[in-house]
Amino acid sequence: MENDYKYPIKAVSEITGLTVHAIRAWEKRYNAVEPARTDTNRRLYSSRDLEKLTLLKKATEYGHSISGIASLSVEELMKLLGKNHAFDEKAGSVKPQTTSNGETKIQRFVEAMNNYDGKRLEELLHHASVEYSRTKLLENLITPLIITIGDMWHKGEIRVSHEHFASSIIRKFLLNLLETQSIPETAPNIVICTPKGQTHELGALVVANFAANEGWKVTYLGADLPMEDVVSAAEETKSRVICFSIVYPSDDIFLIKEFERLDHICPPDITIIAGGASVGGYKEILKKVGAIIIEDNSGLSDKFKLLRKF
Ligand code: B12
Repeated sequence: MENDYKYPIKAVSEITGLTVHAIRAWEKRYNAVEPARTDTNRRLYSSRDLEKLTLLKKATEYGHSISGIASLSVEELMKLLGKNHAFDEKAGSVKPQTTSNGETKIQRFVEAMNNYDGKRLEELLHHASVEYSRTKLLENLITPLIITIGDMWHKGEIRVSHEHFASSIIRKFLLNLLETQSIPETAPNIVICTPKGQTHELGALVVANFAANEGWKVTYLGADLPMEDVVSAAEETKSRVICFSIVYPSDDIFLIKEFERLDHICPPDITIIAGGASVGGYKEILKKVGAIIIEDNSGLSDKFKLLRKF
């Protein structure tokens, strides 16, 4: 079972949620896993590799650096991750303020969500927005919070009603945050959305806030948009840039067709940017469209700042 080398890199990426690029980088730079090779030199991974990569991903999400943990065994990684309950770990990685009775901010959100206490959730978000800068709020609280809630749903620890309840409050909060950024009239315009078939929306909304924070006038369109509508919105708002968030799935042939259409209908002076966990799956077509592909999500504020100079 342990040496059942049968998973090609694309399947490993699908299952673990890591990009193909990250898997290769973790292998080359840190010897995280040692895949076998087929006769044609393609990588094949074992179940144990899958397990290790999944644990490594989780540990990096909790704030451990890959260089420090890549050499650990599956058992050592499990021990590292198992020290506390899942959301204590996640909260630890973002170093939230610990209250006198030891509760963390994220735990408080989870408690409020479990009680369907919308007022409390809004209150907690409001307090955090006063306490942190916008960048820190997005990076250190909102993103780990969404991931915690989503993961709890994926693991069956909460009902879909809890997840939808909390996600809709976070969505409302992020939309409101976007509207309350003071943007000068002369700011460049950007359209942000997820393309057709991509329903994970919160990443796009977080990215929209990063962009607005760096002085972009954002037209946020939401999720699941056909290309004609995106281009029409960009033309009407005189946007220089269209920004797509691609989270799941990573192999939608209809989305490839959508991008092919974009190639025909998008005016050449509009720059396309694409990012998100599954952007790697569409590289070929995105390159054809001339898109800027952003795979590394660190320092998103700086990236949007830099983009203004283009
Ligand atoms: C929350 C969540 C959900 C929510 C979505 C709520 C919503 N309205 O968006 C719910 C619970 C509904 C959901 C449902 C599903 N999900 Co889900 N979900 C997640 C979860 C936990 C977090 C995603 C998220 O919002 N993260 C927070 C945001 C801020 O992060 P993000 O989207 O990655 O965006 C960041 C970066 O990627 C980047 N970024 C994003 N876009 C862009 C764009 C640009 C230009 C740039 C520069 C950067 C950038 O910036 C952001 C900030 O850092 C992930 C697991 C995870 N740990 O990430 C799974 C995950 C994405 N989901 C997954 C799956 C499979 C599903 C389902 C298909 C499950 C099912 N069996 O039904 C469904 C169906 C969705 C569908 N119809 O397509 C898989 C995808 C697997 C894969 N390899 O592709 C994941 C990875 C979980 C897993 N490990 O299996 N999900």
